[in-house]
Amino acid sequence: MSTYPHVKFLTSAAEAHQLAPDVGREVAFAGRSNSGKSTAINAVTQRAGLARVSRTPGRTQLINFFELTPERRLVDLPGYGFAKVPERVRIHWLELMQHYFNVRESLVGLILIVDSRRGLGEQDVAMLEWVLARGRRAHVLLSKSDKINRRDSDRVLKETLAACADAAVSVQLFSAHSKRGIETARAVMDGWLAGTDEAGP
Ligand SMILES: Nc1nc2c(ncn2[C@@H]2O[C@H](COP(=O)(O)OP(=O)(O)O)[C@@H](O)[C@H]2O)c(=O)[nH]1
Ligand SMILES: [Mg+2]
Repeated sequence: MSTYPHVKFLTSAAEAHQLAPDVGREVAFAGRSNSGKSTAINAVTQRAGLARVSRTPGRTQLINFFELTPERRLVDLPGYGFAKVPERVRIHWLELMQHYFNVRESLVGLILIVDSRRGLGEQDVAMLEWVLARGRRAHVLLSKSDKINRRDSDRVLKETLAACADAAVSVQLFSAHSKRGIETARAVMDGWLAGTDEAGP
């Protein structure tokens, strides 16, 4: 059974004025297209079809809101880094993200999905900077860790920890396929949503 028995899709926003009401607490998930973001949301919520897993990444530029309870939400932010996206779509993405991070009072933390084979990229770092500048927390999931060996996973974890030397950022290895780190990720998210740490409003 899902840890969030009442989790359901709430709404999608293509434009700034379409965001869900800014009440309670929410945790946002961000990452490059194809980093495993939808798969991670499904794994953490134990809902196979909640966020769709895509074979044609980069098409959707929507912010998707999922409701856990009436005042607790998960937010699936549109992916980035997809080479074939037209310039106007890229600019729209940037404006929508900046708006979201600037106005969102209910945002308590960001879960950033980074493919463990790629490591942190420029846009990943920009996402981290946006949330940290707002005094929020961040947690990096080094995803698809089943695809790399022990030595490479040790190395990417060490490098990412070194690059994220900020007390508000934590990092872990994660694999939805091998189920590595799902409990840890869920505990971080639950802690933020419950308000048992110092982060958030
Ligand atoms: N091996 C492996 N593949 C994964 C894992 N998580 C996601 N994937 C695959 O990566 C691709 C992109 O996943 P998706 O969740 O749609 O990525 P998104 O674009 O970031 O939402 C899909 O083919 C997934 O099956 C994982 O933990 N291990
Ligand atoms: Mg996705």
